[in-house]
Amino acid sequence: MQDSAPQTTYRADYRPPAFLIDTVELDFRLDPAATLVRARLAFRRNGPGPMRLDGQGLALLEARIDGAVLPEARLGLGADGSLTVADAPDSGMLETLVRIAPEKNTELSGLYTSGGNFYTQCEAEGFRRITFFPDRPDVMSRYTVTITADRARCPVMLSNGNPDGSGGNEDGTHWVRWIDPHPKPSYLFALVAGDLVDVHESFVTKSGRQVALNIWVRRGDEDRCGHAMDSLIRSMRWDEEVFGLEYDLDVFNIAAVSDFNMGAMENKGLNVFNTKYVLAKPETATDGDYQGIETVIAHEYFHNWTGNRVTCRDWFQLSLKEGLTVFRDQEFSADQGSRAVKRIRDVRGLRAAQFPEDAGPMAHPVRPDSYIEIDNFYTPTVYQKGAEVVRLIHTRIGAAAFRRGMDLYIARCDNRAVTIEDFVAAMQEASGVDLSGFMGWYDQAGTPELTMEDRYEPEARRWVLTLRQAVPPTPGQPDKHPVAIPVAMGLLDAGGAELPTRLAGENEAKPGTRLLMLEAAEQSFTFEDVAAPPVPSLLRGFSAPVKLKGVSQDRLRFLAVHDTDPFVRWESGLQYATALMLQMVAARQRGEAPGFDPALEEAVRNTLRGAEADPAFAAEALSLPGEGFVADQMEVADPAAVHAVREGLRREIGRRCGDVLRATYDALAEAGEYRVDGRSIGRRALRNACLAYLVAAGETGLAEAQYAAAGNMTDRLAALSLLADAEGPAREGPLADFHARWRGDDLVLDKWFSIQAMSSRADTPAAIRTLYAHPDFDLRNPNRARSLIGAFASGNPLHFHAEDGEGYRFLADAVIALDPINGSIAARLVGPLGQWRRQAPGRAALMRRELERVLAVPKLSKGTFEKASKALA
Ligand code: 0A1
Ligand code: ZN
Repeated sequence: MQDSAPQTTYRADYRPPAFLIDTVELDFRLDPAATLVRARLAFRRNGPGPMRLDGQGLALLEARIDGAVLPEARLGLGADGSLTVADAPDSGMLETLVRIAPEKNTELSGLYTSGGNFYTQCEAEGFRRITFFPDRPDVMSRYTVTITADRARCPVMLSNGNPDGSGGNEDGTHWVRWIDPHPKPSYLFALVAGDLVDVHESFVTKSGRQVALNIWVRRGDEDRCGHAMDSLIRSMRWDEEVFGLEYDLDVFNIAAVSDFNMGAMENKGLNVFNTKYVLAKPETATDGDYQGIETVIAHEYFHNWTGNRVTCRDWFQLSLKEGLTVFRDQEFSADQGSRAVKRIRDVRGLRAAQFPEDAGPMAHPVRPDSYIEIDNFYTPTVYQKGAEVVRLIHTRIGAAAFRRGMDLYIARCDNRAVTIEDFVAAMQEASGVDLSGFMGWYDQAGTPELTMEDRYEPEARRWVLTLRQAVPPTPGQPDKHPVAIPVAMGLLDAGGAELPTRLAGENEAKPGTRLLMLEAAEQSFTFEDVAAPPVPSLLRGFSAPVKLKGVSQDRLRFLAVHDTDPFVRWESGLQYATALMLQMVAARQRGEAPGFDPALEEAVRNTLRGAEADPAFAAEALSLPGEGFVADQMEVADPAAVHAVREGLRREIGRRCGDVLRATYDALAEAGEYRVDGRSIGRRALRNACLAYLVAAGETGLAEAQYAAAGNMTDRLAALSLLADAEGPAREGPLADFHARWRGDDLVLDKWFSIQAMSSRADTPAAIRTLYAHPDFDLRNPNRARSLIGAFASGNPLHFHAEDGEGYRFLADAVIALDPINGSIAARLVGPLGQWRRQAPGRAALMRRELERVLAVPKLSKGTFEKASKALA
């Protein structure tokens, strides 16, 4: 247990900082065991209160104001590591000298070493682990950074902004200076130093600025940076074209590091990336990896305006930068390939991660009201739901008004730390549309449920649609009010043709999709001149992140074939299959045979017939709802039954449709050069979807052959993941081969761990323990920890929820071992134990027991404490 319960921070308690810092001069003498950091802060009073500087684990060697040494009596060192200076003048120069030990920093927050090089991570509160500072985003300063280090150890030394001189010293060290002309909050500070090589390009902005682009990697990785560089250049061009936003420094540096807590970080002019989101070549990276790189490169680049130039007043406003930037990277990716397939994948991701979060113990609004550890709020809700809320506004006011709103937002808020109200106000002013109904999306947790009912009046030739909404209660928010829900919709006739629509009160019918605004708890919409009962297609493009209820199975089957909107076609198939699987699970629980719906065979054949037109879409349409998604629809989840039903369905589809699946598989065999473009990716996805059904029906040999012959990681891994569920040599041979081939490549070896962690074989619980003890397993490396522990707990519901509780025990053991090393990753991994309320009583009790065991650990990190205690509350 904690010695004392950690403090909660409340949004309502926000006060402006007592002091601002206009300029910062930082002087680093890098040494892994003892780095010296000298800081000169030009401070100025801004409001009432003492001069309090955040700090954590810093050894203070010296402190002066305006040159005069501060006596100890004026320095208060807090238990949390902070420093209070008594009787500070209203302005002046504060100078401190501190010592830190980067090589001992296993949390990977602040300044740390990885592979002998130095890297920083400051968001959200890591800067205080480097020097004393008011470490909050509403203190924006201009930084000058000088770095000195051993020349042989650190030939490359980088920081934010533009380079401003370098030189040698007689003692074998050298120095460089960087100046960032743009004011920024401390969380955007970065330093990278070490033995790195760069892949470089140049870019000319639309107004003619020459920008040097560099990607810094470890020697030997230079041949894997092409896709990242290409994605960066496309992102820079896209932001100019779509939002008129141009890069604002002479250099843009990206450094890749293999020990990193998250995906990447948007530090001004010096992005630091997890190697996973930079390095790729066809032999080592899957199509999914390529797409991940494109997305994350774009995301971090787009932060330069949405996050860096315009930043957040406080961490409660995190979605101001994250929701908006995810929206921007989604739009970028949609413009690079198939918009419909991108939307389908994003919605899949939202439902897999955000919907469960919104229904669980950590449910929080897009703009939270309180936190214990801010690191715990880099969540699917803040990111993905936040992006959906920006999309709601975009849908409501249209692309042109949205662009005007962005222009206004940036013009007004440039170089300022602002709030979500500032963003919404700009959108409202630019569009002239009252957006107050959208604020509930920011401040209420929980996924709204939308129900539909309709009635046709033949004499009046009128069709009436009634929509109702309800936002479920969530922790701390028992009562909710209605929000503004844009419902994009259309009507089809019995033959599947799109009907023009005229709402009561309108003069003319409109063709195609139209937008209904549901703003109250219940609203009816009357459509005139409707000749016969129509089939409504609702929530086209997933126009709002809600759960739509009340669409009949008959209509779903019809829409899955006929709707003009590809999203609704996919969605209807998914919902149809989900309802079917739920019935099958119920039958199984009653001890009955689950049966098989011939409509599924029909759907698979139909999809494969039209697959050539858009193979990526066909691959999406072919994949059955995931086990987690189906279990999420049940009052009490039954992971084993869901798994059995899904596997049974896959086998049955594989058997019944073997002829067409095999024909498609053969027809899509790789011909010619390997390419990573949308169409080629789609063809591989479809081919591997066919392979999965064929293997489910017993054709293991096909996967063995594909594994052996594969010329790229996508096909090799698709085959291996199927073989990981097989018996005997079909499994052991390829797994051993994969390990032998790739044991020197961390990113590929992560895949080897994940595949085994997600296997449905009966011996997986034991295998997990063996893998945990494997010489290649390393708890200190976040990617490796996630590849085994995270993949198992989140990607293997069957075994994680094993009746004997062994899966839960494994997770708790791992979290307890990891917490003192890296509390932030431990806190992330503990999450799945929080879903106990949705499990049967026996398993729920076992999950609770493990949460209690975690909570009983002395000196638990704040983050893990927050997750585990809220899960039990
Ligand atoms: N702002 C980054 C995400 C990020 C957040 C926290 C980190 O360390 C604890 C690192 C990165 C992004 O949105 O990409
Ligand atoms: Zn971000």
